[in-house]
Amino acid sequence: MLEKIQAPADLRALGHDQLVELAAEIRQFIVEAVSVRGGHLGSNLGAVELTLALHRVFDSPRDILLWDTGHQAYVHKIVTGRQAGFCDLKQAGGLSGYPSRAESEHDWVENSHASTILSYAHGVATAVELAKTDRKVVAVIGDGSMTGGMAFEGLNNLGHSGKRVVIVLNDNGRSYAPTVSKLSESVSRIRVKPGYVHASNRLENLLRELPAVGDLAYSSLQGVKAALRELLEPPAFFEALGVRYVGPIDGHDIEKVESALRDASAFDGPIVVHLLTQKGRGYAPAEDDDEKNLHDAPAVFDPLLGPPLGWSAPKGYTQAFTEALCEIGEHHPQVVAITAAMPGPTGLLPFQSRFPDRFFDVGIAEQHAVTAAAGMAMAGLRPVVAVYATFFTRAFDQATYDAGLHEAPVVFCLDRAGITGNDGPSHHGVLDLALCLTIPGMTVFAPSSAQEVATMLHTALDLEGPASLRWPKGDARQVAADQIGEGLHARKVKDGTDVCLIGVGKMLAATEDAAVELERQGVSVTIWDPRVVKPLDQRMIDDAARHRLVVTVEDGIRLGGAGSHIADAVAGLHEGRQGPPVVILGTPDRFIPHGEPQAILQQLGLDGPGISAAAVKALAALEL
Ligand SMILES: Cc1ncc(C[n+]2csc(CCOP(=O)(O)OP(=O)(O)O)c2C)c(N)n1
Repeated sequence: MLEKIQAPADLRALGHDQLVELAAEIRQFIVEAVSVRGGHLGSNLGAVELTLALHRVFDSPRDILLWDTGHQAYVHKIVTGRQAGFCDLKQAGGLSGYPSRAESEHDWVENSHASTILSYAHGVATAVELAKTDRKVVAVIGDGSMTGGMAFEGLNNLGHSGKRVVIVLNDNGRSYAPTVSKLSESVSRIRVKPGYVHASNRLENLLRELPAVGDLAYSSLQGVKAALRELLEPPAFFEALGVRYVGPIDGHDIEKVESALRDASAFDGPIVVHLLTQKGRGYAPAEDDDEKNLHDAPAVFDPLLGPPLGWSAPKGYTQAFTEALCEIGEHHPQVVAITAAMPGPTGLLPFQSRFPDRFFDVGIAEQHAVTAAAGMAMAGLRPVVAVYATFFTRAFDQATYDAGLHEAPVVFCLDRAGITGNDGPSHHGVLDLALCLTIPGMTVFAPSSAQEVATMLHTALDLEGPASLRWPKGDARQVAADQIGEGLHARKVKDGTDVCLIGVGKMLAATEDAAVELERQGVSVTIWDPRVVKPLDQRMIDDAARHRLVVTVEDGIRLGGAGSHIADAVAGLHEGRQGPPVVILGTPDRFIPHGEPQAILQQLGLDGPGISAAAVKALAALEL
């Protein structure tokens, strides 16, 4: 049946039994695709029925379907003519793991940072209203994404402005870990007691039948409504903001979902349709198994067995961080750890189980995480905020003015820095270095080995002000004790005379590859591992300045990044001398699509051959 579904209109011709059969086929299709290419398994399996219902009730692309985060849009892609692309899901040049405007006119938003969709919906609905068209605007948001501050801002403004938006709350009780929020807790009570749902339906019917005549009837109606609100907190929450609430509804019952969506589409204002769904639904290895369904599954697993146990355990730099933080935690009771809904991927789970009172998951709320950490630091704690480098950008203001301005000793541990790969433009961690460098007083570390993570974390926690450490996903280089630096010093890796290569963090390895090629061509090379990008070690700068050419290499944006900072120091004009030219290698001034990290780095000239070629070219230009 799936092959016959080439466009949303094909869904509208199906009867209920056929839809149920189609949902099962779609699940099998997703499991098979993800087992080969990797991807967000649980979230998509939980969104099958709601997506089918959405495409039957609304007429996309005329009506506008918007997906928060976008990791749950596989079914949407499948029914909008993109089945064939799933064989290349998340591969370079292949189907994106998120909505993509280049792929389809059914896709609008491709930023995969969470909690934005109600704001987009507000904007789109405003334009639709001004254009005086009757296009419907629908925003799908998960309970995890509802914990983000932007979602509350959007909801507040939607309620205030009365914009006509259908909000589908896809509530599976989980984010990357069980969702942390009071709203979610009250919903959980509803989940465990289905009686609540029936009671609410009965009460709603009763209310509808009450004759609304006279003051007495009106006030008793309000009384019953208040009782209903106490019974079900989510309605009270939404309705207090001016947003109508419908639900909760079984999000796997297509008929019920469809009927609720049809009613909601006729409502003239913002309305939440609250669907209870199950992450991993219909796939036994993933249902109710947090490890198997919460994360982005690995490529290559047996569809019958599901992803192997332990696949998501942190490795490389993340593992080094986990071990270092747990060890530090034993001796320093003031050290606390904060995550924004990602305890597993950032490596904090062992710290959480060892020191549950000193671990805080604040939900998908990076901004709050940072300011809360600043508050903790002001009051004597030593907070470590562990987030992905790409999500740190959201809290840049807080890191600058709440932590930075107050010289609060918060340590930011930025995982998945650099080119991360198959999650695409909004997941590459290429801005953090440039951003951190602009925060006055921030010390910026970039470890080049697993062993440096522990050393730097100790140093960072001894500082008086904020600090950041950033490391990439995956394997870390393991080094002997004599290759670990100390304090805020840079480390000289190799001494030469012609060209000085400075490799930031993981890129140190690529500069070493480049040095082999350059020396083969008769160029004598010095290599420095800066370790600390701010403040720079003057010894390294003075040494670099004696070469004919300096080449800096980083896996972050080259405009305003580590290289610019080093070049400024090497130029030395403020000290009254003129340093050698500096070639700055980093990521370009454009968004980088998804692909395999090493292949992307190679394309960008950020590997051994690319670096040596850039150095040779610059040397040739100097000789002219
Ligand atoms: C700002 C931001 N922080 C963290 C993430 C990482 N992340 C991706 S999906 C996800 C969980 C989302 O949960 P929910 O909205 O409930 O959707 P579900 O996967 O449960 O369907 C998280 C934390 C993100 N995308 N954006």
